[in-house]
Amino acid sequence: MPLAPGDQITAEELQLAARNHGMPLEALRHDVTPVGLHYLLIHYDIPVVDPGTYRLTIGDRAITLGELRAMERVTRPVTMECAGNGRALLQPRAVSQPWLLEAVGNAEWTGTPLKPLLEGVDCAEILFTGLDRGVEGGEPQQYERSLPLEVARSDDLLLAYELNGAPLPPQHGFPLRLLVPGWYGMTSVKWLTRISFLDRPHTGYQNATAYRLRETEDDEGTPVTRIEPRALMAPPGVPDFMTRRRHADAGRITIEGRAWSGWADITRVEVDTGDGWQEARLGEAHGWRAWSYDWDATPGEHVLACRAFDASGRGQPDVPPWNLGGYANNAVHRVPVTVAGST
Ligand SMILES: Nc1nc2c(c(=O)[nH]1)N[C@H]1C(S)=C(S)[C@@H](COP(=O)(O)O)O[C@H]1N2
Ligand SMILES: [Mo]
Repeated sequence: MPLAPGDQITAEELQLAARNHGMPLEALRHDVTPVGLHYLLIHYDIPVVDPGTYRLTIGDRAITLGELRAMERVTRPVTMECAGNGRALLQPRAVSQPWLLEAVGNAEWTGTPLKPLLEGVDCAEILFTGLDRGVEGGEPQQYERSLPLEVARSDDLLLAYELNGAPLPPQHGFPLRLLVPGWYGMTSVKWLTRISFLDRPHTGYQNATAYRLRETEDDEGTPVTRIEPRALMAPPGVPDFMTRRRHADAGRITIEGRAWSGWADITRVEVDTGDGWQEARLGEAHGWRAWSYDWDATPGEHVLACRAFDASGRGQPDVPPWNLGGYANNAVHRVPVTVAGST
């Protein structure tokens, strides 16, 4: 994707991008994202944790991994997406992890439901604290985020200890992470060490300063919560090595991709190959939902587009919704393709 002149990625953004990799979009062809292809976002350093001495503190209880594993065990396919996905496509863009569109993955997470562990708890918010520490916005901190009690008590939240049938790898939160299906990724705190009960809303950095939709620095803004609908396509044809522009041969091409939303089920996906929006075929949902569309590609230059709609009535805008932090940009995915063949 070309950057406009004067909009070059800085060395610091490159440093972040080299650590926090995305999911190559051809991996949209996998129903379940293989572990090494799932995107990664780590604010500070990846902690090294000894599972033998590890304890999760919940209020005044300390629980071992063995105890957690002995509790009810469930596996769920969950699409996770970083709130900053699409950030580098905004103008002007926030200087942070410069995602294009690849900060997503759909994995099978296994763990124990959080709800039974919150039985009898009465408070305003639940705070989830990770083991990792760093400095952000000038503030030393441990990575932590809170959720209102009623959200933390939803049936689908997990304390996850496995990813795609194997123990969590270090980079995804070993030995235990919170998993909040439907919410942008920052909510799913990795290397979870403590769950605390708060009488009033948490005012820590990751809730009060980061992850808010705001227009200006003085604007209090609104919190980033659930994942906006999005459809992405597996880029058709083959790429040019340097520019990644797509090249395909004329004839029938089945365009495929996945769609998801954290607000409601996906109800419709549309594709535009140059003559207006047409309805795509939908597959079964497994976390995200597969879709496909048959395109009779003719020689020449084309721009393919796709967009999703969900049962809450949400869709995707043509123009990215701008905000200071570069969050929740779910603008329509467009892929230029050069089709070879004689006209
Ligand atoms: N403790 C901790 N949890 C964290 C983070 C982090 O830096 N530290 N990053 C968050 C963000 S911003 C995202 S998008 C997801 C990424 O999860 P993944 O790397 O497993 O895909 O983890 C979230 N949980
Ligand atoms: Mo993120």
